[in-house]
Amino acid sequence: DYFFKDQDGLQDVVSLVTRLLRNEQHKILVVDDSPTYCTYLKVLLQRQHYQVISAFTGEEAVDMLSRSNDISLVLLDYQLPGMSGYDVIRRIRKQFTSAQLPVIGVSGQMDQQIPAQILKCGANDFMYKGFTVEEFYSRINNMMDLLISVRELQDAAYKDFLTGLHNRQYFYPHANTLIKQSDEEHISMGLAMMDIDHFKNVNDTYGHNAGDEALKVVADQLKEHIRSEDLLARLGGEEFCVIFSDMTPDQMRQRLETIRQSIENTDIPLSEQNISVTISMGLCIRQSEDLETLMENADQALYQAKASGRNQLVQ
Ligand code: GH3
Ligand code: MG
Ligand code: MG
Ligand code: MG
Repeated sequence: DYFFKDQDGLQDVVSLVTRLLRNEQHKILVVDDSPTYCTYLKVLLQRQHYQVISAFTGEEAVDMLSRSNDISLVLLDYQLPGMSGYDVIRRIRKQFTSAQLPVIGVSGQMDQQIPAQILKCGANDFMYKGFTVEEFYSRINNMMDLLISVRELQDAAYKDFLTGLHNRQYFYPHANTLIKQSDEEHISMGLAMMDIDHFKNVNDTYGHNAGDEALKVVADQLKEHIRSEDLLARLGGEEFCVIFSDMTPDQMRQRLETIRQSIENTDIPLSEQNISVTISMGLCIRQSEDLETLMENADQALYQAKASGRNQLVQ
């Protein structure tokens, strides 16, 4: 009752609840050879609604990290039997950057050399075990705020703002990874370039906002008909690209034909009337080409689709 008479108090409650709900999404790995201390840290973290798992040795921690990809933060005791805290951090840094997986080192020994050594090995932060609960929560929460900001920035950097599809910055490195995988595991692969027909007319006739609406509708159709394991991106303007993996050429052609028809048959609602657009597509089935050649070949096929009257797939 006290809170709700006071706007600042209400704001405090809202931000606390928001933080606790956010914390529930994050798993923290506590590594300490003392079961008592492990339990103590676990209780503190659970009070802030974090999910907590624990390991009593460095080996166990490294093993857990190699098997799970849903750990947000590691709290690591520096003095461990067997593998040392330093070695654990070095191992973690081979697999994850400090932005991907923050590590906070903890030491029970008041030795002044330890913090610098732990930080130089790649820990993001450090605290002595004599910390107050307030210091502990502040360091954890600050680290989580930073981690989340970095993730949001990364998401934004790889996403096309208008359509929500991946952008070309995301596309190129991931396309090259798929090509490598396809070679190593002998997985079939095909790349299609897709381009909206006479899109300049849409902008010229109905305005730029209508053009943007059309781009969103086309992107939604692509999302709906392309599997999440395939790589789909807006490369720029009204040009999209998809890489299919582990499908036969027939399946790829069928999938693209379904997309072509669905776009042709989907209304783009404008304030005055509905319109529709069509897209042309060029497909290249990969033999052993590199990414650049694949894209050039698909572009050639797309050019032919345009020259042969548009609204069609050419391979
Ligand atoms: P074609 O059938 O040969 O592909 O003709 P086209 O008119 O689609 O091709 P052209 O490359 O001449 O025009 C592409 C147009 O796309 C020009 C540009 O103004 C428009 N465009 C590019 N990006 C955007 C965008 O983000 N929003 C809108 N509304 N228009 C865009
Ligand atoms: Mg210890
Ligand atoms: Mg076009
Ligand atoms: Mg174009």
